[in-house]
Amino acid sequence: MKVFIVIPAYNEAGKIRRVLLKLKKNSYKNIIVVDDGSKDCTAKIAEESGAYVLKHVINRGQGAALKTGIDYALEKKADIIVTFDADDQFMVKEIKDIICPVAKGEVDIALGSRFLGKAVNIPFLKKMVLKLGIFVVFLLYGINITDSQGGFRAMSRKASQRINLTADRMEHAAEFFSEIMRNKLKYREVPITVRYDTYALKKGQNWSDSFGLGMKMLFNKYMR
Ligand SMILES: Nc1nc2c(ncn2[C@@H]2O[C@H](COP(=O)(O)OP(=O)(O)O)[C@@H](O)[C@H]2O)c(=O)[nH]1
Ligand SMILES: [Mg+2]
Repeated sequence: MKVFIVIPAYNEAGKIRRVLLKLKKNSYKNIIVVDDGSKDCTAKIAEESGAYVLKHVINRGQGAALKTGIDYALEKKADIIVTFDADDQFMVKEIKDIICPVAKGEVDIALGSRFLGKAVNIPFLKKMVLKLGIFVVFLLYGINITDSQGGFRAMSRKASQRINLTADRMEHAAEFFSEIMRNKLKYREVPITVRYDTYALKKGQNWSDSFGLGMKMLFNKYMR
């Protein structure tokens, strides 16, 4: 089976080399980095590592980058597409666990859950807001999950073709759920580890970004 790893990346020069090296060591050959108008040398590092590097000229957001990467993987005849972060918060060794139910044909999409697995050093407020996100996703889509904003997933070719991402920025996380429901895709959560180090905490979404995202999702659904 042809597995493609899609990595959206924005200003990740500090970490992406390490992530790509780990992927190589674990024999993942088909890696697509979508550089989203980074101001640092993220794209150059990714090119040096031998990954396919797609570049947005301007910063369009994580959702748009994922769409670009997924479309390219489909064009390259991917059987399974894994979405993965560039900031070394996820474990490369857990990719095989997330692929497993999809490869066996048991589900169309496997969703990583840090709350079934481990969220190492997660700040209290971030944890609370993510837990609130679970409730928001249940309210909006009637889907019962334990982690609402993870970026670590594995999808079959069929699921990747059907999931239609239209939100350019972080709202795409919710779109995965609405698309799962709309297309009646089979899904399962898989325990994963997410590490919070100083780099991830400085660069990543803070609790207020995540809270704002939840409010925006509710607003979009009920007020428009
Ligand atoms: N392409 C692209 N990737 C982004 C953007 N913002 C964040 N990312 C990437 O998406 C992944 C997760 O983003 P991050 O900010 O760490 O989110 P968090 O881990 O949920 O706090 C990382 O690989 C980032 O480099 C963006 O605007 N465009
Ligand atoms: Mg992060």
